[in-house]
Amino acid sequence: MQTAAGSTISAELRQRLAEAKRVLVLTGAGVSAESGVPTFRGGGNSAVWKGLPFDVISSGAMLERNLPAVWEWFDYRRGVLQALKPNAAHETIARWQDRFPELTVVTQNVDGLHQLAGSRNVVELHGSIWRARCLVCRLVHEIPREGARPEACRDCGNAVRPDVVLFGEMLPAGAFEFAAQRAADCELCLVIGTSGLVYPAAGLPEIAKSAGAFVCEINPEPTPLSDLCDEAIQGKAGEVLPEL
Ligand code: BV8
Ligand code: ZN
Repeated sequence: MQTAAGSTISAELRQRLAEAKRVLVLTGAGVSAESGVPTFRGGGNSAVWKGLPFDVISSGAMLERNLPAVWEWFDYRRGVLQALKPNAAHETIARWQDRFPELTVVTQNVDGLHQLAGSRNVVELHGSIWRARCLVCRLVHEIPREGARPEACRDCGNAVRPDVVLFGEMLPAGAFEFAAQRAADCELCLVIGTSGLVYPAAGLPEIAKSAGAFVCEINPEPTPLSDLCDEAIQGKAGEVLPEL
């Protein structure tokens, strides 16, 4: 069946959507693109900040060397995000939590737009731009959307860092293991708006596939994950998801 946007949704996917009880959704920057959030690799070249590729400025090594520079990068991105709202893709995924008995939303995004759209229990594999963490006592501090971030830890006074997972750093304890268990257990896995280049997140669709799930990708462009998918819908998430 053709969607308004002209991409096709197979009868098999329709049937899987009708029958599935355990559904895993994995999202990347593409799900936030229609909200105005710049993607990292959209358009082929990777994002650059002050001449540094994002996986350099967003690395554990950079944090060790120059915490203020890392904060400047994340302060800039929080500034961009402040005015942005969830789009139809986030809103549709939020509604799905009442549609599927067991929906697991796993995101690589640190923008918090799934939660703003009403999604509960989102697994933030790479942390959140709206939190800071003490470098010493690891106390987590919420950063208000309108307000300023903490300059130092309110408990021990030591320096704080963005509570995101930087390149070369381990994911939050248990987060990937939980997502991997849900991937191995799901009947339907929807891979939405990710280039599938960053690991271990990009390994989740493979876990779902090898456990027998029907895997469907929604992305205007093919990715390294497209071949393992049972269905690859080439379209924008904000246009395709409301049609599913
Ligand atoms: C780790 C937070 C243990 C910070 C991020 C195995 C093989 C190779 C390398 C590795 C490996 N294992 C580990 C590594 C190293 C590394 C890695 O994967 N490197 C890559 C670059 C090769 N992984 C790590 O370092 C991870 N840690 O493994 O720890 C360890 C430690 C040391 C050594 C070994 C093991 C930590 C990775 C997490 C890093 N932090 N984010 C920040 O935000 O700044 S990653 C960040 O980049 C995002 O969170 C996301 O994961 C990734 C960007 O990817 P996408 O979200 O997919 O976005 P992208 O722009 O690339 O693509 C957008 C897509 O959307 C495109 O396909 C486009 O077509 C599509 N699109 C556009 N518009 C739309 C759309 N789709 C739908 N609708 C639209 N409208
Ligand atoms: Zn502290």
